[in-house]
Amino acid sequence: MTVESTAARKPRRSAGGKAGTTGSKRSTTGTKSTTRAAAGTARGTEPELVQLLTPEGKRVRNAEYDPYVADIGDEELRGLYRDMVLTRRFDAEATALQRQGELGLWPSLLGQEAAQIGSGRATREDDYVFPTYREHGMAWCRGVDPTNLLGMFRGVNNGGWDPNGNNFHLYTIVIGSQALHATGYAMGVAKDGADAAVIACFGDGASSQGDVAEAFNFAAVYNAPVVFFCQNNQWAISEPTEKQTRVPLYQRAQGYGFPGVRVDGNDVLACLAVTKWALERARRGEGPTLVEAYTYRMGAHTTSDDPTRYRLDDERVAWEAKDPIARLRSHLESRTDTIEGFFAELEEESEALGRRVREAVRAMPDPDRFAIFENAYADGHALVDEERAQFAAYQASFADNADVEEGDQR
Ligand SMILES: Cc1ncc(C[n+]2csc(CCOP(=O)(O)OP(=O)(O)O)c2C)c(N)n1
Ligand SMILES: [Mg+2]
Repeated sequence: MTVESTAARKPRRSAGGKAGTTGSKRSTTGTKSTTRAAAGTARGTEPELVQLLTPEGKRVRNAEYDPYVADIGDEELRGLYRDMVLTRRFDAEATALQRQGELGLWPSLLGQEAAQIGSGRATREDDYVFPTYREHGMAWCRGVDPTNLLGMFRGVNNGGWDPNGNNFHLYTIVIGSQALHATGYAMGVAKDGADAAVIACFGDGASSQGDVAEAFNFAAVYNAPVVFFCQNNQWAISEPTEKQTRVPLYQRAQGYGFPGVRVDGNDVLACLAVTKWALERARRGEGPTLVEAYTYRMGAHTTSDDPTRYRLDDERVAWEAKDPIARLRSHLESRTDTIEGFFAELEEESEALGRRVREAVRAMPDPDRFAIFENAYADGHALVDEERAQFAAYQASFADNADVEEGDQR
């Protein structure tokens, strides 16, 4: 028996619901997969993953996870498809805007739409998500306007949205740090006696960070209602996952005493089901879960990166055959033959979104040059004052900055 099932038997909070059943069921799967770990992570010998839609769009039955998507009918499937298409369209527009000099940098989510829309749509309004810098699909699900994601990448603000407005924290670039923020927040949720849950997003590369290890341990020991949602997109910039771990990532959870599961990250339905299961465990007081969404970063790490320098095109081509959007489209087409109008309308909606994003970015006002100094300390600081004065002198040295005088203390 693994420690995770012990935690499942002793819910620290009682928020209703039947504790333990799914948790202990998972622990059995977890134990079984230890054997699979011995096979290592060499490609081609990967362990099984939870899949509800094959790459060809065929629905696969799964007794354990089907109940979590029992409410997903034709309309909801179309909704998930729309979310993925619009997110991809927004992402493509942002990449184009960067190429045209309107943004300084853009981290594309191309290929990871299912992982993000599935997990994002599994959340409830009172749940809280702690993203990395690539969670554009999650942001979409949380109701953050996509244009707000772009201010930081244009260099005109330090974030762009109120985290508490949508329970979606600001993008976090310090790799893995948000796993600790999420765990601390989740511990607070538990202390409040609320039945909300928290998602900590991170990548395969982040799994090597001390912060993530510490978060796993704190979450386990304090039974925090947090879902560690790892998008294993196979790469951390130019480092492959083989350089991060000797065991499949989801199996790390066992060592900390909570369940881990690998889901097909290109299958939106499976990501929705598995994340819902994990969130419900958290709500019932059964503690953390590690979900490894096995997916692929189809584009560059960011617009500053050139993946042709370190990976073969064959790999991308192989993953293109598992494209999350094409997979759901095939499935939708197999369910009904009267859906062409839906695709055509969505195409128009996508183009309109692209135009809206482009116009909004171009209209973003430049920030006040001195505002950055105001946000460092609540009550000011002598060092910041000195730096502000230096910056003012520097600005005043430009001929077209006649409005800024040396010693300007704005
Ligand atoms: C603490 C820290 N170290 C290094 C970096 C530089 N860095 C930015 S992204 C990245 C790779 C992250 O890879 P992964 O966690 O797999 O996420 P992905 O970018 O693939 O979504 C690194 C090392 C950083 N931002 N923060
Ligand atoms: Mg990665």
